[in-house]
Amino acid sequence: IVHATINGMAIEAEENETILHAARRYGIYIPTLCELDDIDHTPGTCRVCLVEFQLPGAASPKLATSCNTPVVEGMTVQTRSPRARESQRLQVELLLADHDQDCATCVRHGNCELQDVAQFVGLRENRFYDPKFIEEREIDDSSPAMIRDMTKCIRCQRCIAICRDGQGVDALVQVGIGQDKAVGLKYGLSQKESTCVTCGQCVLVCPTGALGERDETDKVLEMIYDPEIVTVFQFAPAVRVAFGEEFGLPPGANVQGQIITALKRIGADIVLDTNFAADLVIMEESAELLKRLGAGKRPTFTSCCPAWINFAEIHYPQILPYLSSTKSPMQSMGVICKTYLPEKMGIDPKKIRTIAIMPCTAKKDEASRKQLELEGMAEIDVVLTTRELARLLRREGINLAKLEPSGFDNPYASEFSGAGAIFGTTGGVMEAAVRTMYYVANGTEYDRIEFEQLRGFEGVRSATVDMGGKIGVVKVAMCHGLKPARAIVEQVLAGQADFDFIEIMACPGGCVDGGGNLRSKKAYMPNALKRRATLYNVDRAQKVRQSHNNEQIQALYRDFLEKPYSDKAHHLLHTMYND
Ligand code: HC1
Ligand code: SF4
Repeated sequence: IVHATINGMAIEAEENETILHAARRYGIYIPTLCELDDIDHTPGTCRVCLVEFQLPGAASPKLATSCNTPVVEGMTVQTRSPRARESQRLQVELLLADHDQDCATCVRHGNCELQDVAQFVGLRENRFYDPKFIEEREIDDSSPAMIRDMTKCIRCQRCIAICRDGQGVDALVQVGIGQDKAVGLKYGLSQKESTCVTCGQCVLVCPTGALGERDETDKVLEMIYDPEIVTVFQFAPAVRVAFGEEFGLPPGANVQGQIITALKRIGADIVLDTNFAADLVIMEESAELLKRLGAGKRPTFTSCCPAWINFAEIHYPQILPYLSSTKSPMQSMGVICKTYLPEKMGIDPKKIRTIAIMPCTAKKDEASRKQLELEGMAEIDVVLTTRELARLLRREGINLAKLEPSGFDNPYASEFSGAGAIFGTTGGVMEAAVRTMYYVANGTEYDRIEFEQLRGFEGVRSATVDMGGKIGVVKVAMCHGLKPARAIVEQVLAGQADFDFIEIMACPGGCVDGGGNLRSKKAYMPNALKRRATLYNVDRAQKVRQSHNNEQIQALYRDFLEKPYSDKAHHLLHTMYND
């Protein structure tokens, strides 16, 4: 333990603890932009955290960056002295000298760490800005999912760190020198050509608008205001528990009903639930899995997470034969909206536009896949991330927190079981599948509904489930985050993994912390567990908790698909991958 003072307050710090870290523990704010404690990232590149310090016996105080200077016995630190303030302000002014100045048009406007810090240091003029400084910077819009705008990069390197150390993808590198320094994709490739899987985790840690989703809110408004078009919205399991925060509601609040009201208010014709399609996917995936097990093919990987599919295609094409062919719930719902629904409702499918609200950037990529078209029509016309939905509601003057909840009113594709609801968290797809596989294999319900052994939060978890009868014990694994996914794929390829079924979600936590979700400032995944707890509560509160007992799903098979894995179901609800 070492003793020091910060702004006159006596403090105790651990050996080698930085000034920034100790100050934070005592509630003393020091502005920073590059540092992110949640991912243990202190590159010391932004230099905004300058403070004055003086050691015992030293003649005069000195300046230091507090993120990488340890507290020393007897040190006195001033974070708010005139020299510290002036130095912090100068650093922010220098960062803004080569930063695009058009904040009003930025996707991050109003929720930007750079704006916050500029306010904190009292920046009122920007003496050094010159548009020439950013003329040569790259704006990469090659990906259907994400935009990388280097005119807004402050070189904090958080994106490089999360992609390399968090996700193990390692697609990003620092490029350029001096003033041209920025972040690029490895080997000078564009985002589309690169090894990036569009998981969007880098967007969640970017302090500015340098990384973001492709904004498609205008496209949706055009569809809504076209009298010829019938808009069919769906929203993902995780969206309802992650969205309220944007409007000041507590983390994990379930705003399903308010989202339905909001979508109706902006002019949605029909609002459906992706949870319904999650139940449908369980029916198809369970049938497929039992067939594969019967044929001795193991393991099978889940296929609902599009960043995982991208990862498998780009990084491990040898693993593709092990992926389930079942389309994701989002795409399956798209198919239902352009086949069964128009048949039932008497609408011309060509007039339908399907809009999916997802906590995910990679879903935009998925929707643009050629093999996910139905006779020339896209199954999903537009994907909006949760962030874009917030933007859209603001543009329409809607405050979600003030809305009364309402219910889905479509009789064909909006009911869901508890199993469909838990898709949004790591382990949820596996648990939902187990509930149904048992029934399909044995013709009776499992005597348990909740499977604690599938529910932890470690990167890779494994468990065994006794399915009884013909199947016996099934060995499963659940994995969230791409770094653990890489490890398990390598084990499988090396013949060292003994699993029947493996669930993979590319984002740590699963969709509740998807890369299309709302951005937190100076925090990474702060509300994961609260969002997750609400999903389990939604499951517990549902009268029907197994996908096969969802009456709308039963009607869909009776009236249209015949049975799980029938020729028709296979044609409509299964896909192929790009090797
Ligand atoms: Fe997900 Fe899925 S759970 S992929 O994580 O299978 O995005 O929430 O919608 O499609 O249902 C995301 C979430 C989502 C699909 C489902
Ligand atoms: Fe890396 Fe994911 Fe960002 Fe692509 S989207 S650069 S894979 S963190």
